Amino acid sequence: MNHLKKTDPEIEQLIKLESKRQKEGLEMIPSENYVSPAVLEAMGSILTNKYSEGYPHKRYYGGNECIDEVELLAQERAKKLFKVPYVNVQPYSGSPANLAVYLATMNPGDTVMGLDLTHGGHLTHGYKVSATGIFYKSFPYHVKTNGRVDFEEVLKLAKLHKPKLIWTGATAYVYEYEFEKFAEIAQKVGAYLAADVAHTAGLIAADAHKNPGKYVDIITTTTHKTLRGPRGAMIMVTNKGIKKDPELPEKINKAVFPGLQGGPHDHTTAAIAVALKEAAKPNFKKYGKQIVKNAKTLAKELINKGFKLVGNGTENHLCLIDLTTIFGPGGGFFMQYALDNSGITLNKNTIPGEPASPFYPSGVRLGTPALTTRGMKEKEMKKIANWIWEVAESIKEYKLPKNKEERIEYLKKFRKEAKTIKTLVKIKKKIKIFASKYPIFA
Ligand code: DSN
Repeated sequence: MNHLKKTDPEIEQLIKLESKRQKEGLEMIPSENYVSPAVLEAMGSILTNKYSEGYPHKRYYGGNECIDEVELLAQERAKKLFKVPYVNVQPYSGSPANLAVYLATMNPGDTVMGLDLTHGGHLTHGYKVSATGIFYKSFPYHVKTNGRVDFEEVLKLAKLHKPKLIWTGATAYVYEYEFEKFAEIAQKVGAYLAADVAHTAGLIAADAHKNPGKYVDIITTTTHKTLRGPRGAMIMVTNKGIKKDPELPEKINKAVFPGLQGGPHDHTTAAIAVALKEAAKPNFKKYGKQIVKNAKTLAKELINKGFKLVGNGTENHLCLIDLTTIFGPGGGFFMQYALDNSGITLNKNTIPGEPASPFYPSGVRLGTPALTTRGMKEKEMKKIANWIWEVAESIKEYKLPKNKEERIEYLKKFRKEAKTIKTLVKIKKKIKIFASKYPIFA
C-alpha cells in the first residue's frame, strides 16, 4: 500500500489496524469470510474505472469489449457451478438482488411471504421497515421453538393470502433449507418460489447442501459469504422458473438494470468470476464440507460445556446459542461484547420466541466459514468452544434490567467492568497467539 501510505496515511493506518484485527482474532460472524489474494487483486483492479450500463454486447457506452468478456465469464461459471440456465451477476449486493426479484415478479401492493426477521429471516424477505415490507403486503411465517420452519403455518398463510412470491432461505437458521416443502406449497397457490441462499451458497457449490434448482424458480445469493467472493450478489433463474414464466430471465435483467441499478461494478464482477472459478475446484468441495463438520463439532462442544442451542445442534455453518439459561432474557449483548473483548467476533441475535427484543436479543449467532478458510478443523473448534464457555462463566452475573430506563446506565457499567475482567484479558492474549498461527490467505 505504498501509494496510500503517501497520499492518505490515515486510511492506510486504519486498513493496517483492521488487518491486524482480522489476523489476531477469531472471526465467527457466520456471514463473513476471507477472500483469496486473487479475488482481492481483481477487486482492486482498474476495472473500477469503467462504466458499462446494459449487458454484454448490449451496452450504452463504448469501450466495453473487455468488460463484456469478464461478465460473460462470470455468467458461464455461475451457470455451471449452480447448474442453472440463467444468471445475472450485476446486483450490487444481496438486498438489491432481492428487491430486483420483487420488481421482476410483483406489482407494488402484491403479497409476499418470507421468514420473519426475528425468527431468522432477512430484512428483504418482507420485513416491515424494509422497502419490501413497505411497498408490498407481507405476511411473514415463523419457526417453531425447535427453530424449524412451521410448515403448517406456511401452508395456512399461503392459502389465505395467495402470495405472488414466497421466499425460502434465512440468515439465522440451523437446518438445511427445506426447498421441497416450500415447492409443494408454492405450487398449490401458484406463487413464485425464490430461494435466498446467501448464507449457504458455498455449501451448495461444495455439494455439502442440496442444490435448490429442482425446487425453486429463482435463486439469489450474495457472493461474499460461504462462497468466498467479493461483496456482490447474483440472481439465477432455474429451468423450473423458465417453465413457469419463460420471460423471467428478461424480467430479472430489466429489474436489475434499468429498474434498480445503474452501471455494474465491473471490478466486482471480475472478482465474482475469480471466486466462482475457485469454488469449482475440488478443494472447495473439501472446504465446504469442512465448514459443516466444524460447525457440528462446535455445536456439540458448546452443548457439552453447558450451552443451550436452538435446534440442539446444526446442519449447516452456524449455531444459535440460546442464552436465556445463563442470563435470562436479553443476554446477547453481554456475550457479544465480552467475546469481542476476548478476540472472538460474533453477533447478538434473536432466538425463536424471543423473550426480550430484537434490540436486546437473547442469543448469539456464530459460525465457522471464516475459521475454516484459515485451515481450522475439529480440534480447533473444541478449543474455541471452551473459550466461549469461559467467557460466559466470567460474566454470568450480569442481567439485563427489566426496567428499560435502567438499561443504558447498566450496559455502560458492564462495558467498563468487562474491560478489566481478568479471564477476558487472559483469553484475548491466548487467542492472539493462537489465531496468528492461521493464515488469512488460504
Ligand atoms: N448481514 C447478513 C448476515 O449477517 O446474515 C445478512 O444480510
